[in-house]
Amino acid sequence: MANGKNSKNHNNHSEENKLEPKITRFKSNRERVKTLVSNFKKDDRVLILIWADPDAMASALAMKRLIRHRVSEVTIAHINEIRRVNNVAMMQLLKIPLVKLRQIKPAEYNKKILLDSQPSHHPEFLKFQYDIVIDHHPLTTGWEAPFVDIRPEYGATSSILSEYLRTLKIKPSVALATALIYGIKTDTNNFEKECTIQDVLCFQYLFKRMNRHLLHKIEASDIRRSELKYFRRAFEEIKVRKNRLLAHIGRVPNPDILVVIADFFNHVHEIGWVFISGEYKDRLVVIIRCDGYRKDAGKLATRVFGSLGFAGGHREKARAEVPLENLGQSGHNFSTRSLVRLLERHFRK
Ligand SMILES: [Mn+2]
Repeated sequence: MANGKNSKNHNNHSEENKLEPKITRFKSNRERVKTLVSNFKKDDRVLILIWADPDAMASALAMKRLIRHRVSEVTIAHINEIRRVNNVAMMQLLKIPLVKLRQIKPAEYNKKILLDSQPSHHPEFLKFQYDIVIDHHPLTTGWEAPFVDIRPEYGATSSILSEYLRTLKIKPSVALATALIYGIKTDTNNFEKECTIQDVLCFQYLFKRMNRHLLHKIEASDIRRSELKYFRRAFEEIKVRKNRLLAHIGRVPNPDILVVIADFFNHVHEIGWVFISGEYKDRLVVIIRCDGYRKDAGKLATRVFGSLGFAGGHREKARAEVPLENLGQSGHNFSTRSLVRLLERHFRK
């Protein structure tokens, strides 16, 4: 997800770092949403800024719905490249009107809203003064805004925006309800991650209005047509050693396809471990899958690749990224055989 969210405050001006956002407290949702909409006038031109992931895109669509009749224009701009195929599918199938921030002139907008992020999450966000910031990540400092609604206990910003819609008795369209459901599902990892009863209630409220066929198509769309050829290469390359399946795919335009291929082979009943590697830029990327039962992919990744580059993950899923130059001779002409050799050594122990 948003890489920027992991980065620390990029603003080095100590004076500005002292800024602390004040979260406005309200007696009721009704009062809160009234205050929110009272910020807008008929001739306002509003810019909504996001790091385009499902939760942020859905939240922006909901915000647009909340204010579109109260202002003269609402534009949603994103600062990141949208690469994940599911996110491209969401944008296209639900017709989410997005523009890249660098394609517009932010100065032409007199009101700015930041959703599902805080200004300190990314240097691009820090360039602007916001009228409204709504987010569910832990509260950061180094910024201020007149209207701040930060609820770290919520699983998704989409849930917060759903509450706003509900309070104003706005019935979301099918596209909006589907977007918000997908936003909540993605950020809570289908309610497996931390979330509150509010997220569940929002889900229930939106569920009757969404279209499950659209949702399924968005969730299923994780491969580009142009990437099907990597499956052929995977089938040509696979080597099975005991219960371990290994394949080196070679050069890939995007390491995400390695994840999809690894997840696919993890469906095979007789296979306990899957190792799919590929070359992306000047690195070897290895995706590891196992059932997690008496196995630990994260530990194995660290043991094999920890000294060579980045390695980490959980019991069932892990990933390693190693600069090819750190692999010595085999880095020049890495193959499935090299992958087998690299791992066999560790399984023999
Ligand atoms: Mn989020």
